[in-house]
Amino acid sequence: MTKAEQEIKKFENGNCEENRVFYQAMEEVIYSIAPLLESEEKYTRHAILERLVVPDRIIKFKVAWLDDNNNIQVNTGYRVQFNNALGPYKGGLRFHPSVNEGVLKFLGFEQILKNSLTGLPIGGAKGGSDFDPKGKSDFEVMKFCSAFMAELHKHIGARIDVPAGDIGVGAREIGYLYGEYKKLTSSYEGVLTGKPFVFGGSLMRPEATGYGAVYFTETMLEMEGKESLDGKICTVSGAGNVALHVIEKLQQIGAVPVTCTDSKGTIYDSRGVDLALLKELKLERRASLEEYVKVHADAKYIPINEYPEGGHAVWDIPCYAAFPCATQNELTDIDAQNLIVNGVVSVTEGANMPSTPKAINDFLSHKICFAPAKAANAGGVAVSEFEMAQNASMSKWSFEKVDEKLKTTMQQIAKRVVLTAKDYGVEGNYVDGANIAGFKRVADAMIAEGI
Ligand code: NDP
Ligand code: 2IT
Repeated sequence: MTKAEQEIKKFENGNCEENRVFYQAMEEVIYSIAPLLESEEKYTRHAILERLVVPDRIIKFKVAWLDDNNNIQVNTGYRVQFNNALGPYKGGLRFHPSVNEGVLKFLGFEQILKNSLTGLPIGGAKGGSDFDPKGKSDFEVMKFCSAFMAELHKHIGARIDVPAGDIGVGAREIGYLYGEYKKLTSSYEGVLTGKPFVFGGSLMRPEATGYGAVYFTETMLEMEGKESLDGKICTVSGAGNVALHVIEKLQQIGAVPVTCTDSKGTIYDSRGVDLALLKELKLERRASLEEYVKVHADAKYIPINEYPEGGHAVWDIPCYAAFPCATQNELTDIDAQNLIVNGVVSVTEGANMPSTPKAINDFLSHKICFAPAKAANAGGVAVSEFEMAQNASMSKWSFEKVDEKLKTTMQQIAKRVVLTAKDYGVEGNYVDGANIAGFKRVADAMIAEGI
């Protein structure tokens, strides 16, 4: 049995369906860091892995709220405070019907290593609820957010735990959550990031994850000696915060993003997607992508159920660079094969763990430049930390300053990942490089801080 298999065996008792994605994330990390555990005995002696894969605490609570028809609705809220060896717990909140403890454990675990990779003083956490903001009025969202914060405020604070957005949680939700926190605590502090600019948000936080993913890709392509993105066809999935800003930055640098997706289907617009229309549809009207073809009749809309099971239409479109930016496991081995056959050069994960393990293996074995989520999408949380710094010093940074710092952070992460992979004999493998580099920093802090 290899070292990695021995380690994985220790945790197999808890591998139930709800924990499936958490185990997927954990197994990948264990396989990556096995050589490190072999070469540096201190990590085993200090039981770092055993301690790292168990959250410090999971807070689970009832969220009862009144809908617009005066009916009482009940949802479940969570905050998984995973690890604060490097700084206050930090990570987003997800509001989506698929949310459960296992999903949030996977996201919280990934967040520890991602936040570690940024080099910034932030620990790892995640939270959210099975509440679905879709189809709810603004008042209903506000009432839900108030009820959610009525419990959450007891567990967070600017130096304790600082939540932000994720799927289903954008500026509107963060605004309502912040308003309630302020009311309950009489404290005007940087307890949430991703706030609207007028009351403490950082410039560029909305753009940060998407722009950062493109900066990471540019650096990766340059380091790998590949052609830049200028003039290249790119495919993007998702149509939310991350996807829209990947598309925006790609257009700014002269690339041609031709797709986007939502939970119902895919848009393929071969001349390049109309970003202004997308923003109107998704940010203002919260409408389905189907509406896109009402304006652009020559674009194609492919409903999700019209593509053969196991694959996704968006990854069957030839491209130079692919950017999965919707959700976990949205890019399967069938999709990976389609991308490879069509000549893809790079794949950058804007979403958290969008590629299945088999898809990742296919990319790596075909020498595709593959940028894993915890490195490539770290720009969002990095700018969240910049927001915390601005709030703590009661100052405001310019767009240019934040953009420059974001770019530098993404370049530093890319370099750290590449050098680490080289040091551990897996040159060009950004997955192992990111896992080892992220693990080492947090593990060394845990050892220094004692049990
Ligand atoms: P948004 O809620 O803004 O957008 C999510 C998008 O993905 C929507 O287009 C949504 O479709 C689609 N989507 C969500 N769930 C599913 C699903 N189960 N199947 C198919 N499509 C789905 O979220 P974000 O853009 O913020 O987040 C996207 C990804 O990026 C997530 O993995 C998130 O964890 C990750 N991420 C986000 C960061 C951030 O700063 N926001 C930072 C780092 C990572 P529809 O419109 O139909 O709901
Ligand atoms: O997955 C992520 O990194 C986020 N959703 C952003 C977290 C944050 O605290 O900004």
